[in-house]
Amino acid sequence: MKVKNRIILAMDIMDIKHAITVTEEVAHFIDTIKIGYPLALSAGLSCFSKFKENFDFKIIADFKVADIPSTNEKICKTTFNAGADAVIAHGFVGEDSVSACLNVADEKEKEIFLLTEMSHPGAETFLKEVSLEIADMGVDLGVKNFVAPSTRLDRLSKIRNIIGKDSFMISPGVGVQGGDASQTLNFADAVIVGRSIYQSDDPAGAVKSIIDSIK
Ligand code: OMP
Repeated sequence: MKVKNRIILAMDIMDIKHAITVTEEVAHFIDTIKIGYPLALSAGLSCFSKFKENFDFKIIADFKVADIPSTNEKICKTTFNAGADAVIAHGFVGEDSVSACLNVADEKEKEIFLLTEMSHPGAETFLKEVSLEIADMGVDLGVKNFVAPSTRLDRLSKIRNIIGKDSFMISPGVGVQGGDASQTLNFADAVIVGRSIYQSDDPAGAVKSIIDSIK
């Protein structure tokens, strides 16, 4: 997956009209958007097709899929059928659950992103213990896309070493959570940014200043 300007917009505004209006303001700069539970649960899965009608964007569905294999299979099928190009899946649930997502993605010629370590402080309690092993498991399973935190650059670097330079890694936590775009992009292929853009009085200006900071 290639991402324009190395910025993915995390669109967590919960009102679909407002979400589309704000996205229009930055549409010139981006070609990939991440939509998760806040918008999908408020507006329904049809929000994917609404975005596809309005923008020539790739959509990553951030459903952090984390269930038993047969349920993961159903979640991924429904998500891809609704128009998502990729889905984010948790790795801590193990090989069989991740494989179920991968199999559906392969069948439908879509992609999965494997979430390794999360960006928030609470991830240190449990997930950090196993995140490098999760990355390792992803590599063994043939996963090509990974999610890892911009808030812990030492961990981002370790995860990059495990997944290798040919894997694609996207990184949330830039801006409000404290991560820096430029430093993050020393390891990740693209940053995921939400509130710093969509809560700004000038979303286009916010995107431009990130682009300037990473040149
Ligand atoms: P902001 O903090 O507003 O920039 O948004 C970050 C986005 O990335 C939100 O949609 C989060 O749900 C998501 N995210 C994280 O913040 N941390 C993670 O570890 C993983 C994700 C994610 O999977 O996208």
